[in-house]
Amino acid sequence: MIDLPLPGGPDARSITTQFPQKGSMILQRTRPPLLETPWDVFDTGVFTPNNQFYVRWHWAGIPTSVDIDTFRLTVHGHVQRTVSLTLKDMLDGFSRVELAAVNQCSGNSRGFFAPRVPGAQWVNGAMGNALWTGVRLKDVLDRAGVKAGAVQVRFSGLDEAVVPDAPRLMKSLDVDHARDGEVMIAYAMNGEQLPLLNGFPLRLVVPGWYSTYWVKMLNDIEILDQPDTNYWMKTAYTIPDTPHASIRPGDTGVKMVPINRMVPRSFLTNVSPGNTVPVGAPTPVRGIAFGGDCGVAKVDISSDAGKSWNPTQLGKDEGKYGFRQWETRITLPSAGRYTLMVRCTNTNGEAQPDTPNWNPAGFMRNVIESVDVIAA
Ligand SMILES: Nc1nc2c(c(=O)[nH]1)N[C@H]1C(S)=C(S)[C@@H](COP(=O)(O)O)O[C@H]1N2
Ligand SMILES: [Mo]
Repeated sequence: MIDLPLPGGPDARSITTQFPQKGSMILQRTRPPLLETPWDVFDTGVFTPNNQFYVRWHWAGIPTSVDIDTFRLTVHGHVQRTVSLTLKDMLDGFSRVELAAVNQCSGNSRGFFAPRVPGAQWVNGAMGNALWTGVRLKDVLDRAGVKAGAVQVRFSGLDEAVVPDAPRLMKSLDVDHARDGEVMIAYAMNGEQLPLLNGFPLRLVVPGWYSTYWVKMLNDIEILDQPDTNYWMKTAYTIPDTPHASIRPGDTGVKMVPINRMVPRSFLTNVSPGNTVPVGAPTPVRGIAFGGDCGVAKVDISSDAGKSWNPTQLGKDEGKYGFRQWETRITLPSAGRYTLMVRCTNTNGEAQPDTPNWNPAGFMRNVIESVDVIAA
């Protein structure tokens, strides 16, 4: 077990090493598997190792193996010709692209919502950054020939619900987004095949958008000539159409829209709550940040609970959609308790807010993080 206190509990979680191709993970749920990345992993670099990359599935009918010879990705619907692609076609038949991008669950950090909301009680580890290798979705769509009048492109994978009437997971993007040349179908992650639990053999990568759209074990692409109204677009994964997707608990009659682009976040990775920091001496502090759907412009740090802010130095830019490391030194002048805070401003000029948002699904948390330390 590890300590993981949340407002209102629980206080601890199990660590598991029992899942295929996965190392030590925080066990949120067994079936379907919901595995969270332990926090110390984020201090080791900007790329999250595959064997500790978080895992989230909705239905428990997940194939335990995929036959690479019979696997096909089908593109059909409002197209000139239906195409059925083998894995060899995917590897050899299109130009290869590579992109670093953060995969973050819409509900990452949900456990901190107050009042509490139902759903997986993630702390901050339902996110990860990887170098994704694959092909442009646009190139695959062009092979089928999208017909005029196409509106959305719908994606689904090999996983199945365990009860007959449950809606299979299907997510859609607007046709222009799908064809923007950045959305990709990945067959590798950090230079290796995708782990089964992260979507082997193919997954969608939608840079800058929450990973509910990043359909795993992708085997079906359907071009629609009408907006998708399936459960996973119309009901699940919708947010209030308000600033920061925020409402007051109990508000009703709010217009809801499908969740979409991510917002900036930043974290300390080498200092944890309650740590002791030497008084009067420069102490190195570091962490990670990401801009959301654009790059990181700056990360500022405060050691007086947000009264004053100082810039930090940003590490190497591995691409605007990925994690960016930041570092600096802080000197805490006298003994006592200090609240450290970090704030990312993205290249669109959007900064993290100083008050938390709230919505009933626990989505899109990005309030400025604070960590209390003791100078002694
Ligand atoms: N086929 C399939 N793809 C899926 C899902 C799913 O249940 N089935 N869940 C989505 C959600 S909500 C998340 S948060 C991410 C998690 O990706 P990961 O398990 O690789 O971290 O997968 C997305 N893609
Ligand atoms: Mo998610």
